Amino acid sequence: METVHVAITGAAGQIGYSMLFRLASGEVFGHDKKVHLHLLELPQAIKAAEGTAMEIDDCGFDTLAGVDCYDKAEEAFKGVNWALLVGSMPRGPGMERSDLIKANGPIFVGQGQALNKAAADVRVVVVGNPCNTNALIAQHNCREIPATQFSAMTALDENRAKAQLAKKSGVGVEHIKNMIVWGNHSTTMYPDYENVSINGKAAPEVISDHNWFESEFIPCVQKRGAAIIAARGKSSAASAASACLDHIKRFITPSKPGECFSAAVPSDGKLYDIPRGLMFSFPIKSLGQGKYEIASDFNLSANAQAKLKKTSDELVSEREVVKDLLG
Ligand code: NAX
Repeated sequence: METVHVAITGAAGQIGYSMLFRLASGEVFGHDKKVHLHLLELPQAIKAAEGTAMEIDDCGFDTLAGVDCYDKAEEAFKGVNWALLVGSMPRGPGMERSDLIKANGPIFVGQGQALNKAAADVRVVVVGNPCNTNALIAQHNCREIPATQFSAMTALDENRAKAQLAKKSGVGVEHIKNMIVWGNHSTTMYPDYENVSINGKAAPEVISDHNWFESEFIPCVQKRGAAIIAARGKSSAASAASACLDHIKRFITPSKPGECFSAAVPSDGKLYDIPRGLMFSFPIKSLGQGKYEIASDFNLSANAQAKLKKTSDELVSEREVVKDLLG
């Protein structure tokens, strides 16, 4: 039976704990494959990762090939098929976004270099924030692996947006299609309500209160992470883990005709006026097995184009902050 090797960084953190058991269970890669988990943690958290590994063993999943813990990236990434880069430093009190970018950037330099040496054909998914720019750093430090094999996660933003639309229109989430969140995983992201469909109709045809999209829907999705922290006292964990698994499933399963999902991937500079090289969240059509195309046929109103420009400008300025780390 084929074995899929998956590395998870920050494995002892809250997202790691919510994700590992589901990865081991066969839910993501199927019951006809085994999963070997490579857990990477900082030396001070390795004991906690080992405890989690013991629990994974104790579940008796018949799809689990093994679980190993590492505190060195190059060892953890050896021969992996997927690398889920979750571990990074949380934003501390009084820290600006640019401080966080500078603090976390070096982690992704080291992990990019380690992937370059250790993994030949890997799909890299960055969850640790600021995820778009961290993915850019990792990709620039990993030149042996095609840039298109790097992505950053905006699936949680898409899922949050779908949940809001489903509630507002009184339909199940499965009837919401093409809910694209464009740009940066930050408060400048643009949840595109003009191209999303509800039960096969454009969302503004179904939800007559058009003011709601701008005044409630967009701010709710953009600030959902902060609202979770305010309510729970901790940042999103199970929903982020679930979204990361959705991200992988969406990339390994060919998209149905006419359907797209959101993920940040490198811009080729040709579509939607987004500067080349930025890790920008676009509408993605999966071709299966991690391969994809960016959908080129989305219509963007002047309002939408202005919103894309804002989030793209933010990513350009983040790239400027980390320019010394781009290899
Ligand atoms: P936790 O603080 O619970 O866990 C992070 C773990 O990473 C810790 O166990 C820490 O020891 C480990 N770590 C730190 N540096 C490391 C390194 N260099 N190598 C290996 N492990 C390292 O955070 P958690 O709640 O799990 O969140 C992880 C990251 O996800 C954060 O950056 C967070 O901001 C980000 N998020 C991203 C989301 C997205 O949609 N893209 C949403 C959820 C979440 O906010």
